[in-house]
Amino acid sequence: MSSSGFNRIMVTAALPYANGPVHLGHLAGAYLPADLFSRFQRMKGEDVVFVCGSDEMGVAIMVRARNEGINPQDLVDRYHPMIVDAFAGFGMSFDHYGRTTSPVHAETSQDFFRTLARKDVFALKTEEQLYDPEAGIFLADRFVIGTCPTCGNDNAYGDQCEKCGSTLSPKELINPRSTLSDATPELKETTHFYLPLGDFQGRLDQWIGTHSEWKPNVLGQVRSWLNDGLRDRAITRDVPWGVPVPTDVAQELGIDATGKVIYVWFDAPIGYISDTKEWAIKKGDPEAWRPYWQAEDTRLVHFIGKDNIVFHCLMFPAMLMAHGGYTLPENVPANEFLNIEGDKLSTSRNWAVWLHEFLEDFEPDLLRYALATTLPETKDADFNWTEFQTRVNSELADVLGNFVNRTLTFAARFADGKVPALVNPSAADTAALDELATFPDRIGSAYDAYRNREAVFETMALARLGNKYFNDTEPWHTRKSDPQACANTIHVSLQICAALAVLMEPVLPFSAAKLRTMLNLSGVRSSLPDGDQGSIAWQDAGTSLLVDGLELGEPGILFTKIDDDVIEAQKAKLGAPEGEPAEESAPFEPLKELIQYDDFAKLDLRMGTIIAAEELPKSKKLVRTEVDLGFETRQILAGIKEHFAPEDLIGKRVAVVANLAPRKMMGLESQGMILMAEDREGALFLMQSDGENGSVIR
Ligand code: B3M
Ligand code: ZN
Repeated sequence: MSSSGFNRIMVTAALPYANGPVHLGHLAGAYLPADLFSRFQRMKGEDVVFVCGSDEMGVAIMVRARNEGINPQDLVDRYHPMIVDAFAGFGMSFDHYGRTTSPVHAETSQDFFRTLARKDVFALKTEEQLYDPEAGIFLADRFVIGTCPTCGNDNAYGDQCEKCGSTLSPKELINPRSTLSDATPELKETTHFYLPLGDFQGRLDQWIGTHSEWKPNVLGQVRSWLNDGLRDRAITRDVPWGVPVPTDVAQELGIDATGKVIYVWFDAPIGYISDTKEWAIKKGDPEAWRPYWQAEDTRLVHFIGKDNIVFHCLMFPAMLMAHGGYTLPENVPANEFLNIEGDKLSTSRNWAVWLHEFLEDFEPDLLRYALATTLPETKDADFNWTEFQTRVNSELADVLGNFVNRTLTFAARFADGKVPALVNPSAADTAALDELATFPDRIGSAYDAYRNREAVFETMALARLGNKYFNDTEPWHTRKSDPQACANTIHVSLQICAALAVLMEPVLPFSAAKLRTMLNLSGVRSSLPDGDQGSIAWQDAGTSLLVDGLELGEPGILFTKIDDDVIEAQKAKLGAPEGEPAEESAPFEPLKELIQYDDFAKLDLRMGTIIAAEELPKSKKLVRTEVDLGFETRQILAGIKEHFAPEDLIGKRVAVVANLAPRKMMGLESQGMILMAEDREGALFLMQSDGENGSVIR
């Protein structure tokens, strides 16, 4: 039993819809975090199974196939292999990557459905639904458009209005029309299976209550769903694409299931189980999937993006509870969204960076590193190409690459290309080795707690330690004045390189392998499934891994710098029309979930006047302001440098969040927040008013 009380780890990453290629938003949401976690845990010696697969069912697939004039199977047959290749190129270390059109998945999800039906978990409801008499099918979800009852948008979908964000059901649309035939739908009676989530409210509430350690963004969403009260959810559809509802159990209940399929959000999470079964079959032990899903000492972790929270934290757990015999997730570390160059990612406007295109131009490690440093772990984050260039040039090349290079060059020139012995170490030598010993824990505890940005920051801190130590001990001087001191520097620096060659593996697996070759370091436990079981595990990286006299390999360049023109070319690709027509104007941001008055009343909003404003020279975004609130003056930092000149801000009346906990940014305390209106193109406007300074806004 490991210290955490778990004996194995089951890792899942959200199943991407096979209706398009993978982009950076996907990677930042679920895939990179899941891969970092899995690779780290394997190196620590944990028993890990990491699965994923293509989500190939559902109306999203059907709609895309119709737009392209092909059938859904051909669509998923096109995108599934593309996704597989792109993930492989990025270094995703899945134990198995499946697809939900597989026979194992059909059987697994139907068995699951059958079990719940026989346990009398489902409710059945007969209702009139929209039906397309020309196409001969019921118009679920995106098969119907019409006028939004909330905002009047003429092109609202049957499940959602993208203009105002309201959740809709097809029957709520005014003047509905079929997207299949343009026919006016008729009402026709049909019967569906419902999962009565309300029946599970108590158990879900109690279970979520035991997980106060989950990320606040996840708990916030979950609690708000629970507060609203969980409602029945239809889990079958009358559409021609999906896992068929098992006819035997439907018959037992007196229902004609012809043409009915299981709703995609019911079958997709079961896909994780199907994928694990396929993994077990592949390794010749078909029952091996069971402990990973059914034993209580399994640590089950779902990596997802924030739009999938309700399904993984409430619906799927309710399904697992209803079935019985399954373990519940230990954590669901969902990430927020990744913007691109300050704007919402939009595939229809081609405002996205596609993984397969990225990999044509750059090494995967560069993206793994740059993304890992900007993961939207607690709030939406931004990927921009200039920052990508800085990460590569100033961190990977100048810090990590440079340290490795100078160490290996010195060893080649002044130590005969071998590891020199450490003799009479100085205080600096010992201090460096002592600090080195702390890194496996510093980096590892962050990975284990899903704090990937911190883990990667700490990884780079080890390279920084190396550079600082190298500079401080000045081997270019001691080489002549004190050759043993120079040899000691080379020895200690090489040990730091060796530790890096282990500890940078989760985030920079390709470069770590290169570095191990340069160091001639073998026996390191692999971070890949079924890889080398090597005797050197994560924790050992705190010790001196290279033996005296070891013959080193050839020094080489780990990272090459990226020129400005390369970055400009990448920026130019953004938003360029590619196949699909660009949208005329950006959509309005969807409305957030409802809050209660009490939630609103917690905000203390006040009027104020900006009396001073200056740019912070070291920051790209921040402006430092002083705001007079009548009863006191506050220092407030605002990320508005690109939008306002400081001199234009002085004297402006603004609305301020006055009870926001102070935050440090760039070493300065920000004591509140200035409210702004942001339009669809991302332009910012102040919220002015005549109320005196200190007036309460309510
Ligand atoms: N395919 C939705 C999405 O990509 C969905 C995830 C399924 S995870 C079981 O957002
Ligand atoms: Zn609307």
